[in-house]
Amino acid sequence: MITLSKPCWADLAILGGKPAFTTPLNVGTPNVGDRRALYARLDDMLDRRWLSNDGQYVRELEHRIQGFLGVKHCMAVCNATVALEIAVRAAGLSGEVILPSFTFIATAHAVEWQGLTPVFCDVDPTTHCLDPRAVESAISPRTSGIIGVHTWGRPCAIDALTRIADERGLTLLFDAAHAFGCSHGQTMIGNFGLAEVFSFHATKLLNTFEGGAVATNDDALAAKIRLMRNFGFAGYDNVVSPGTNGKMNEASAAMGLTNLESIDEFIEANRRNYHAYERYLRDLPAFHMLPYDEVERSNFQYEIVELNDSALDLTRDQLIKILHAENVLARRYFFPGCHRMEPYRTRFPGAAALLPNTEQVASRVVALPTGAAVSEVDVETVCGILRTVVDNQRILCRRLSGATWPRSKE
Ligand code: T4K
Repeated sequence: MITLSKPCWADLAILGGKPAFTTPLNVGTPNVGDRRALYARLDDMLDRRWLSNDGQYVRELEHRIQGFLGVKHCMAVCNATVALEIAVRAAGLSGEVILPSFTFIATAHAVEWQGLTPVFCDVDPTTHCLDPRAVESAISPRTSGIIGVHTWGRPCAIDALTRIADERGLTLLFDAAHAFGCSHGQTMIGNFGLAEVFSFHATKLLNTFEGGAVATNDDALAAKIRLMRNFGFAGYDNVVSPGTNGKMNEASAAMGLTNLESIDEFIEANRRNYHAYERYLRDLPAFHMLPYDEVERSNFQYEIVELNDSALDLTRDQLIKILHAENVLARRYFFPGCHRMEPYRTRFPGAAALLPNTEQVASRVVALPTGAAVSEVDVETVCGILRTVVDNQRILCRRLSGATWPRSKE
């Protein structure tokens, strides 16, 4: 049973009613662990006057993550974008790298930034992850690697991609920005391919304010990444490889250690919200919630609904505007797809025709707010708005056609 926050369509904020939320309900409100533990670590850090450069907290965070993932090496980095760039470089990729267009722009930019060519490949419309058959047909003599993305924290087709990479002699990396705390079977994400990259950005399950990490079981790669993340320095005054400044600072590591201590609570809050959304939206055919496979470990970090055109007269973007007017800042990740953003749009003008599933998924997806800062009552309120919209869509279409929609961020 759901208590409708907007029992009447005329109460909707887009039509002049009061917004359901007085402050914005964001997708990606940061999870924050025990503040006292954080402040104690920050005090200790300031007392010791060691703020960056492979400090005690960075080492401790890396060690804890290795244990959590059951992986040999974890290298903390300043953010996942730089971590991807370093991983691509350290893995020796060259020429073309196959990756999905349906991903955050950082996946493509990390490849392009290294002077390589991203080759955009279509996704499976049911999982939103790379379609292995499309990957096989995108391989050319210039292909050196594949980057699979565990979109929304759901493992991509790891086994099929591993087989393809092995058979074709390609390097396989994973962008696991969304997948910290998730598993494939009984094995934690972080153990697959040559290396996997996590994001610890403020909006992620585990945040270090800004941050990321590379996980690998390959000793040689780990050694290279450690060098490259610190300008290639192997001791004082001795630079042995090209490198960049990818170091994580101590305040970020302190935040990471503190949040890692609360990770079970964060996942539990996401799981509770996922089940609440599922319960409230189950009987609305206009929305299809992407399911999580609860046999595997999951972080339930993204609540993703796909709109069913045949049961909804409003467009996805109209729905987003209705939600934004209510202060529900739902997002249309990853619209419009990397292939429609620069420099790729200009460079590959025909890409859209090769990516029909990407085009379709990018036009239908809505990411809804979740996280430890979003309560079950908040979820009920959001779903109440969605129900009112669906129940009154004909009249809403009439009332809103020609109306000036409020400006949204996008
Ligand atoms: N690969 C993939 C597949 C990724 O999704 C990402 C990042 C990366 C690689 C690269 O990781 P990093 O280099 O960032 O570590 C957000 C995040 O900024 C980005 O990290 C994330 N993916 C992406 C999916 O979402 P935007 O452009 O939506 O960010 P923004 O600033 O709009 O933040 C989202 C919402 O979160 C805001 O509307 C408000 C809320 N928010 C945000 C911050 C920073 C807060 O409430 N508090 C905050 O402190 O990209």
